[in-house]
Amino acid sequence: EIVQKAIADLKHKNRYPTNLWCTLEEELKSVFNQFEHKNEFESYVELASGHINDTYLIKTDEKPYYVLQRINDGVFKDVPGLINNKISISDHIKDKLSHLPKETLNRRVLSFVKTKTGDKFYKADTNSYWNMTIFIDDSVTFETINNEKVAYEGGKLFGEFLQLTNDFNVSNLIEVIPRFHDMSFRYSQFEDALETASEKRLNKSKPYLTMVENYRAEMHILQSLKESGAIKSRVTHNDTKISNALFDLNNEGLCVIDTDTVMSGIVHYDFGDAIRTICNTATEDETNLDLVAFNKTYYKAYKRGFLEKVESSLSPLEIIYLPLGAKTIIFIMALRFLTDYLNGDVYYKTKYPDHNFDRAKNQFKLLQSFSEKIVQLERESV
Ligand code: GN1
Ligand code: MG
Repeated sequence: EIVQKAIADLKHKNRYPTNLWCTLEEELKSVFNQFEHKNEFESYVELASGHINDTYLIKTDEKPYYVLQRINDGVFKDVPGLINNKISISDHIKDKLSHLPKETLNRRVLSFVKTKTGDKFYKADTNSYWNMTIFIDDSVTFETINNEKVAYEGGKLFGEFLQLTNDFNVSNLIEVIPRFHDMSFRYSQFEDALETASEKRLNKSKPYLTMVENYRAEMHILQSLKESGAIKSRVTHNDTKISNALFDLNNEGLCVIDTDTVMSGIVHYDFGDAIRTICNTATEDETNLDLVAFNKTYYKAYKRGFLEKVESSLSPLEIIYLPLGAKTIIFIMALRFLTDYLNGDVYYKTKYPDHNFDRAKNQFKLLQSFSEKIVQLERESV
């Protein structure tokens, strides 16, 4: 009973061992061997950049290597549905790119590995869900950008993802997290958190409450356009931070990864989340706010690449509102980090007590810098 309670607590906090009776390495090896492959497990490296799932690079005696991932079923309520989404999108992209030579194609889209029993995922008896993809060799990811080419290539990559999935019937995808980028929902979660927060966390958050309130109307514009049908919903990635793009060793875009949140949405948030991360001169975890600012050069380069690939399937209204997409996504991240801080860190993985608060401050600083620069920037580019 004590163990069950400890696991329940840890699970709630989003940090729980799945199997208490063996080492992580033993667990990974045994899960890896549930999947169809011809390789020997040699070692693993945690890929720790995500805030939700647990992701590991599995090194084997012979290439290819693999990426084994435990899906957080506290956050994702329908894991089989989520995995179906990811696989059908990969299959669709493979079809669209089938003119490419096989080796090139395999570097441009994720390949999922089935289990030995032919299933798309493995559910361990500890109730955790695992899925596996083939690791794309000779590739790099970026947490921050230090050259314009990566910004441009990132734009092309995320733009192309939208273009390639434009003809996919979006009603075939489940809504992985209902109301994921829905502003009213995020405001109401924030308001609930204010009610239950500890006095200490509430007091620390106070300086930001007026700002959150002042942004309310502007931050609902895109949602209204979506709800009225003026902006159409289509397949979107919904988590286009730049670390979810793979590049080759010459900084050319290869493949969009982390397709967990692929579902129906509007293009603005995909445009925006990449901007949020490409144009931040620091990472979202940076605590020295003097280092956090909005980089205009990368904005232009990213937008150019993005439009090059997807402009033909966008309406003039969609294009006009792209910059607001960036502003809205920076704001919604600030709000979500602040909400999780008020809730006592139950959603995102954190490394120290004020981690979520620091992330929120970082995003508010970026929002301020973005707001100062964007009007001039968009004028220059007309
Ligand atoms: C989470 O786990 P990760 O890092 O892929 C979050 C995104 C946030 C991101 C902030 C399902 O993504 O929405 O933008 O953290 N994913 C979910 O870095 O909430
Ligand atoms: Mg993600």
